[in-house]
Amino acid sequence: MPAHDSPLSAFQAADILHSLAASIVEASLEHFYATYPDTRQKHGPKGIAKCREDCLAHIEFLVAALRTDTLPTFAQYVLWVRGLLVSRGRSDEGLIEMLEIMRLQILDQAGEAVYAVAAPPLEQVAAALRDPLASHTLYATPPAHVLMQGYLKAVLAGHYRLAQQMILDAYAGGMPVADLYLQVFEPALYEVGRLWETGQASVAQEHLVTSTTQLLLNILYSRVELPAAPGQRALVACLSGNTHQVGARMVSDILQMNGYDTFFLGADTPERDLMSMIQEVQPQVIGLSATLARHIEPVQQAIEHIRSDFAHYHPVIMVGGIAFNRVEGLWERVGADVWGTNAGQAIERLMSG
Ligand code: B12
Repeated sequence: MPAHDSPLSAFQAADILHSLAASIVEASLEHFYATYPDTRQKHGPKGIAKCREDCLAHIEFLVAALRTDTLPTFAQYVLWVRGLLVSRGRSDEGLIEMLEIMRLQILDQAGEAVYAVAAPPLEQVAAALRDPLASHTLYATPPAHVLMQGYLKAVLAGHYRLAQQMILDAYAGGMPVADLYLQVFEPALYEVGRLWETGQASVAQEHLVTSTTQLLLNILYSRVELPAAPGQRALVACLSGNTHQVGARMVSDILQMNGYDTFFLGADTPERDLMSMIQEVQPQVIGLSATLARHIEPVQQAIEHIRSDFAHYHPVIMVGGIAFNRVEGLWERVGADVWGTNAGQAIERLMSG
């Protein structure tokens, strides 16, 4: 029964937890297997021993977090454990359930005074496990090409959570959003395009990678602290007949991250409506995208109209997309001012010129 009921320092509580670790773990295992008898069978002696080892590690990480007054390190540790499980294709339900049982056993075995000290990191863990965006800081951020391959593999295998976690971990590990866009998502989409072209991926798989990527663009973008836009406006669009909007979206997002207020019109924009919005917004920069050869003529016509319809307004017109990347000098022939093989290069040229 609990022997310690007067207020304790974190250090004292940690010492008590450390000394009771073995009995808390045994009671937790007993509780867990009594609740899930099939799992005892499934785990067998080897699995039970592994589970005991893991539970002891949970307690020791909790003790270390209390002793060093670094409570969030415990949540980081648990997220790391979850990452290991998920990346091996295993469910994290057992981990979540076991932590809840251990919380009850700490209260029961160590008493209220210890529990009062241990509760905050345990609550942080519960909150982190409920937050679909929580991720641990990776101890080793992989190089972009490795991340790209892992990301694509995870998406194609249907492991959305793993894919999301890889991206958020890389972001938390310091990889800039623009690098994730251009060095992970863009090559992953090119690769799934290549797989489709060579009969190794279905249309549905290409759609899966595209829609997952768009979801992650939204999640990442929502985490970026956008700089104030000092009155600079940029409008980016794909014209009628062009449904490839991810590249143009990246251009728009990166412009916004560089201090522009952006108007991203997305795919399939009729030229007439583009012109009305240009008239209304008078952006300093207009970006038009072309992916297929047949997207080039509408871009050229729109540029001609922008140049001829507005007498006192001279925006910088940027073009890009793989249709321009294939033919040298095509961007100049359609009358654009700036082009780049990717969003980063184009925006660098825009800002330096
Ligand atoms: C996803 C995808 C689709 C999706 C698009 C969904 C969406 N919401 O965007 C859907 C399913 C609609 C689609 C349809 C088609 N697609 Co498609 N598609 C792709 C795929 C796999 C990825 C495109 C992508 O998002 N790339 C990633 C982005 C980030 O790269 P990006 O577009 O190049 O953009 C970068 C730069 O080019 C630049 N950039 C882009 N726009 C702009 C604009 C400005 C202003 C600037 C400065 C820079 C810039 O910056 C971006 C970031 O760095 C590509 C493969 C590939 N290689 O791109 C095929 C691909 C482009 N499609 C192809 C084809 C054939 C088609 C279809 C004709 C298929 C069909 N039979 O229906 C249709 C045509 C649709 C249409 N009318 O436009 C072929 C084109 C081949 C060719 N010879 O031209 C490709 C190359 C696939 C392949 N390998 O065969 N597609």
